[in-house]
Amino acid sequence: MSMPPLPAFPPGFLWGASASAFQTEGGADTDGKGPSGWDAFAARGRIKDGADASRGTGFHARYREDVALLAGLGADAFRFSVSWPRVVPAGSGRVNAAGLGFYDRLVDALCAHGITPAPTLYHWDTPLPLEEAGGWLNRDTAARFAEYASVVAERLADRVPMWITINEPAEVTLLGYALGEHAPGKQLLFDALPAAHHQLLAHGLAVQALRAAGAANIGIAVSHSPVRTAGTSEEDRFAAELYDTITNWMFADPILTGRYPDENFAALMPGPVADDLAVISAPLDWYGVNYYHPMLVGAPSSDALGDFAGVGMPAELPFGLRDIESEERTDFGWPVVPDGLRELLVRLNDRFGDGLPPLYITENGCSYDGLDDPRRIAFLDAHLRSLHAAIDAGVDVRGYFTWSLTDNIEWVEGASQRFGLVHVDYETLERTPKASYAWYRDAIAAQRSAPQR
Ligand code: IFM
Repeated sequence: MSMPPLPAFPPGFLWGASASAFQTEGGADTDGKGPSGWDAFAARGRIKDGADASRGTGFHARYREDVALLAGLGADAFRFSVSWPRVVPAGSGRVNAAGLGFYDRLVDALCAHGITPAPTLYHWDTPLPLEEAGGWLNRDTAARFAEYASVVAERLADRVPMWITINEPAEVTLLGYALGEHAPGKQLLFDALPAAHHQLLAHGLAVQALRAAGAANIGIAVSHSPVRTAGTSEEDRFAAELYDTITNWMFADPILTGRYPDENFAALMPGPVADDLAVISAPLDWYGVNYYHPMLVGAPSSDALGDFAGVGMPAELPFGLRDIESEERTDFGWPVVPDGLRELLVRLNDRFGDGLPPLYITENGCSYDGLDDPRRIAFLDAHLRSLHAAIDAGVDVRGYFTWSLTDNIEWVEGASQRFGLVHVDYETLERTPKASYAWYRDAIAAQRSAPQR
């Protein structure tokens, strides 16, 4: 598919791809990995078609193939996640040398190809014993996370120049603890808020632990969606603002300003909140944004979506999600709104001003079936143009990681949603680059030879 070349991005802009352990590794019992809350959730039949992630994409055995694919792409960086239960099987105590050794080899393989390893320490796979002890509802989990962060950094900080503490704490809180659609499957609605606070605390403690172990260049990957108001009533406005606060600012504000966006939220959080906020807001080297699409939100009403992308929306929520009008939708049914990325980045810049560290787009991508995937190419092209417009508007964005390098297990959707630049045959685990892989490779190469911005 031929498209006009992308405009030139700033010199040194980092081009990458992302993945996560649970979604790709498989190798469930190869090296002493412990079970995670997600393994237990899958065993309860909560993944589509009764699937599990015990094979994943076979990344644990085939990581060298994927590193070669990254090299072929010309990627500068690979964002993967370290599986906490592979490294510390019980979540605390004994460190699994074989598990840690896997990441050591992966990092070496990436470095050998000149690809920056960018590990995420937590991409949702809580060690099962910790999940059973309350998971993120339990303050102790934050302390255990910091210990695990030290273990990983002590081993890898000499070769890893970029670190991500936690991926999408909002999704873990909302989908896992409030709505019960993800592991651990709790339906606590607003009583899930401690899970948010404890992940934030875990992030802050991990930043301290990483730095103490010699790691530098630390960020976090937070999901953000511009929230649009459906309707014109006071109730609609209130509902949209509440949704915006919960999904966009309940995480970003504590991290970037040391305050919750609303005193009412702060009052609902457990523990010595003021002291915790001082830990949570330790200055970051950069801040990661995961963007997929905007949200349209109004007052709860009978025409609100009872279900959003497979996630059931209980009627007692104080807001209602509406369908965004969009000519194009991914196979997931998600609207395709590239300008939402520019809008969001400008909003972050306006809200936090000098308090906003440099940004990276830590995830952005789409699910489409097929090896010939012109709609993914159009998606990536349009989102990169939107990102470029944000940079032109003065937002300091230093890199872009597309989600994802290969197809992978899309949580409760199992193998049914394909986000990869590379197709995975789940029978044979054979990898086949899609048309979008060639497009992204050529786009990266063109940036390298483009006149400097
Ligand atoms: O696959 C997920 C990823 O694990 C977290 N961010 C959103 C992606 C697509 O749903």
